[in-house]
Amino acid sequence: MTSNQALADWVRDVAALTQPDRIHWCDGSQAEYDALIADMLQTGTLIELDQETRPRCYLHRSDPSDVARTEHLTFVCTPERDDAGPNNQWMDPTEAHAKVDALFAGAMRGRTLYVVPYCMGPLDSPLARCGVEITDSPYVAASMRIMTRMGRPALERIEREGSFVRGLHSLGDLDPERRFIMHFPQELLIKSIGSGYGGNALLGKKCHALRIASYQARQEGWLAEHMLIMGVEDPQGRLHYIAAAFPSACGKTNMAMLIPPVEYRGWKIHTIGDDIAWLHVGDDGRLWAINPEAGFFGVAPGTSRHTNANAVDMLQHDTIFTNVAMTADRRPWWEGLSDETPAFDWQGRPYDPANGPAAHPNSRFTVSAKQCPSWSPAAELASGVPITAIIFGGRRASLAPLVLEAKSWQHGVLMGAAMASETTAAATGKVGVTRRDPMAMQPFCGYHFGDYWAHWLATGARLSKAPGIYQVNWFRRDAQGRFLWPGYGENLRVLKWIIERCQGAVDAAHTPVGNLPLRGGIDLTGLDVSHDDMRELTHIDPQAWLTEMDEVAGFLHGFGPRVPQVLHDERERVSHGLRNITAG
Ligand code: OXD
Ligand code: MN
Repeated sequence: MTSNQALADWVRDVAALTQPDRIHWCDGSQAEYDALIADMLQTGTLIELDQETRPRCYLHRSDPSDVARTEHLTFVCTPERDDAGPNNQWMDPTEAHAKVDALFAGAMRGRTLYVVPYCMGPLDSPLARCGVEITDSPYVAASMRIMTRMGRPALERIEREGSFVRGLHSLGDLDPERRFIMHFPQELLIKSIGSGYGGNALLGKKCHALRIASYQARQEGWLAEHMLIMGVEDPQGRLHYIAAAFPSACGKTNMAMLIPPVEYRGWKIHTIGDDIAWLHVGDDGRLWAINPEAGFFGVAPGTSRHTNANAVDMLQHDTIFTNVAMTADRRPWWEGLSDETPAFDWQGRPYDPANGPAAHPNSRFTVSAKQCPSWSPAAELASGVPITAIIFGGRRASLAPLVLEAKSWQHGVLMGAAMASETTAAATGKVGVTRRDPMAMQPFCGYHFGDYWAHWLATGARLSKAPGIYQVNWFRRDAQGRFLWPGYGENLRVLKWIIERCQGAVDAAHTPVGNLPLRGGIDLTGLDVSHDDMRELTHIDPQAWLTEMDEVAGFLHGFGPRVPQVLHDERERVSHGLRNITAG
């Protein structure tokens, strides 16, 4: 089936262990996809949605215990515990292999083993990397065709290059007690069992493109980040690309395909990616980005014509929905989409509000990126796109202003390292708790955060034309809990300021925590945001920030001696500046 001996041997060994009834090598063809869908419709893994209004759209209902990433069951297995860092759960590789291999033994009996070759990034890009996922889930195989460049061309690249990341996945028995997502960065290997949920099972995404890739990126001198990539084109045709990191379910998908407000006629958004960016230092000293993915695995609830019309348009056909609700006439439905009342909830029960939301809060759509009206062919460029600005964002009700500019690359790295956000339904656990989520990579960095920050600093030192670094917060509230900023398309006003700053076109107010827009700096034409709200959004409370910086100091120290001294110094510089203000 392949001329790559290592791959052929691995498939043979896995089959001997897992005992599938059949082996299928995925070629990525339409006929193969259609057959996978037909098979899943027959077994009930997929439910057909109304084919008149939603051609080739299907609904998958997962096991109710398997609806989100399970961070407490996710491990980074390096020989030295310290290499995984306090930011990861660690297990000794020998122990981890023994533990999961026992669960994989015989796990595919009665099932088909799919060999899924895939490429993360444009097939002809030197920045792209390949992998092979072995899975016993047709839902995973079909989803990988949407989310990656999957099939024969990827296999051909693997055969040419020889190297690939190996990912072994089985649904197992879906028992959370026997669920593990194990990463072996030194072996470029992933073993995931007991879950069919995207973030745990589509191994090209979080497991390969973030955890394994971040490790590989450090060795090879690039960055693998939890970032969207978008181009912002102004009416003069000037195009700037932005990479923005936000924690899961904080609006990356909406921002990546933002629709300019009516006052911004002539502005255009170019969507490159909504979740992951691989960033390389170019020969020109600029930072270049590719989106390793080819599709979107987005959060459905809250997506509507008002919040993200591009997404609503792209979801009208050829989409797999997971754990959304359904109307009586078999259309997909979720909270926020419309005023309709669905007939069935995400578990297929007749809808009863007493059972909670109709769609699971982490219900998803899986769709090809090319279906997005704002998708840009630049996503296929082998070179990637040059980045003008990097944005770190979080969901914070208080403290963090609408936008803040870092004073230098080092300061930007501190900003990223100090990021905090309220937790969401994308991972199991309590929702709405503020936790530190450095660079939005807390669940995804495959090695010690101290080494990761050092790598960020080293990367900055190689950039002669480094992007500006910014922090944004679309989620600021007043004492009554009201959002101060309208968000969504209006966020373009903030992006405009960021781009103007990168071009040196506007001044800013300087504070120790970063530079803020001057009064009138953010264009509010046609927008109903009061002067008081705008003031609240664009000023900082030095006392509260001093407390924040004390917490950041404690947080950084928690990572021990691997944290670069530069970061401690930078934090001290900020605190010192704040103390001068509060004392004065
Ligand atoms: C995702 C996540 O699915 O971050 O993108 O959980
Ligand atoms: Mn994500």
